Amino acid sequence: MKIVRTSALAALLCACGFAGSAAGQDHQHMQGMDMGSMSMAADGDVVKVGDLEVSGGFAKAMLPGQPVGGGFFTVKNNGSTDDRLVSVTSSNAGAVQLHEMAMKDNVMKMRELKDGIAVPAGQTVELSPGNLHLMFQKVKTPFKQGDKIPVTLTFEKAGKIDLVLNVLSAQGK
Ligand SMILES: [Cu+2]
Repeated sequence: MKIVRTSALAALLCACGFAGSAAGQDHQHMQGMDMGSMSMAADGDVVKVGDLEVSGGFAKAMLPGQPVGGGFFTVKNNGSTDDRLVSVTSSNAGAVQLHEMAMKDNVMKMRELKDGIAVPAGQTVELSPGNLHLMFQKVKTPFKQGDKIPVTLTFEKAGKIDLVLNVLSAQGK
């Protein structure tokens, strides 16, 4: 999905609502996203593999019937080699996509990042509400506050990292 397809994306945004749970692939989590404030992630465990350090993992609670959920964490690359998050899996979801959200013409839009998320050498990349995020698809049991969601992150160079996301409220706090 290219970013130029603004009309289709805008329609998607308009169509999203917690009541419309029939469409399994709708991005209904968006209404739960608090775009205005950058909420702090809970203090999750810090997991290291190779030069990478992953911390602050959390997910948002989902309302009943909401088919997709959002997940967030911070990756720090302490090395001198660029790396890339290429895929994510979770036993709690049929699929996990990497998404990006950005404000375009005063409308928040999102798209899947099929090439993954770059984690350049010496830099820190934050997945946070309203920005980069994990999108859990085909979630069997909606995440509820206090749950722990295991995920496996696969990086191009560093390999796999197992992480646990603490489920916070639907507002991500
Ligand atoms: Cu998304």
